[in-house]
Amino acid sequence: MGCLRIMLLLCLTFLLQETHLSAQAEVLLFQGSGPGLRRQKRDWVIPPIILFENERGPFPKNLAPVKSSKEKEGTVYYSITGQGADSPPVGTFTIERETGWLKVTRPLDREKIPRYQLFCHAVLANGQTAEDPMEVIINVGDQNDNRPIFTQSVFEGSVEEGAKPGTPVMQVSATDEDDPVDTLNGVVSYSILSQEPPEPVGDMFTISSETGLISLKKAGLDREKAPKYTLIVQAMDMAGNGLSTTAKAVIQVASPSEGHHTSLSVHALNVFTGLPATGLAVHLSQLRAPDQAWMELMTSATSTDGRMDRSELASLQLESGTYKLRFATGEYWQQQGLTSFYPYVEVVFTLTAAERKVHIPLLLSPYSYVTYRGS
Ligand SMILES: [Ca+2]
Ligand SMILES: [Ca+2]
Ligand SMILES: [Ca+2]
Repeated sequence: MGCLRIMLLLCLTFLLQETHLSAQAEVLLFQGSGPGLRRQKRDWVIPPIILFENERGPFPKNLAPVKSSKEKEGTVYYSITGQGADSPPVGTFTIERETGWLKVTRPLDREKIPRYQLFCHAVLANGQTAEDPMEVIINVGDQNDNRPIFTQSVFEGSVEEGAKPGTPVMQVSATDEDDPVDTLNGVVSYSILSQEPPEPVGDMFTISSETGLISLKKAGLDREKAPKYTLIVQAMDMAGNGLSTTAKAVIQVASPSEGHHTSLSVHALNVFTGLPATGLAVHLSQLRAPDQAWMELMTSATSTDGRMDRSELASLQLESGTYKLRFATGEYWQQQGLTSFYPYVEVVFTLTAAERKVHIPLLLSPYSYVTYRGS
């Protein structure tokens, strides 16, 4: 008998669609804990009730009757607790004390609360608990009731004149509060609606429908003819078949960057031997605002030809400013078996934007050194 009832309960499904709520409502039976019935709480789970948001009234609307088998033994009173029942939004779900009818009293909003966890309780007329609480989950089904919203009304970007097709230019982004996982209601698709000016062609740019990344599509940017483009971009949900919204993407055409970097080379020569000074430790630092402190950029040692590593120097992309080379001359001469008057030599120099190439030689003996600006 008990087993049969459990079998029947396992077969119940509670997919309640808006049109047949009352007509097809299944009875939500307490598991029961009568004599001889082995508890199988873990195995017996009521499937979640799916209730769509924005349902029209009239309210209250019946969802399902909750029943206890103890009704056979006398009057049973029902109540519910949980968010939406006895805690805010209080009274969204109610239960008829005597009949056990579970009801919803107002339209739901999935974007505010997507899921309710309710507990149904049954007590006997004498106040004694008739059943263990029964968990009922209400999952709120999504409707496409939010259009995408761009995170900005105007997006700004720039692209260098002479950039190649395919160059990423800028990113636009829109959000949609609806469900993007189980529905397409929150899946946003991007497109370009218009380009002003339409020069030299009307589709200079392209946008990734999925990510909103705008890239250059065609060659031929010309700052003199079109220094700026204004695109109207669109975000549409339902993956491009739903509600839409637009924003502007303003793209400045910038002059090609001129690369204000100075190429620095450093060469140390041992005038004692007339050979390159190899293995001479060198530190390169830059004087940094605002506290005028030296910041170390690079530490290395001269190679077998007496030079600092050129590619490493180039990677620093030195801009105009004040720099310092510190050569560890004391250690160097010690390694040669000699002592030096200079424990180290510091060469402080200034790079200006006008300088493309600067060469700094250091001619070294234990008792003298010479440096000058080479090129
Ligand atoms: Ca909503
Ligand atoms: Ca929605
Ligand atoms: Ca939407």
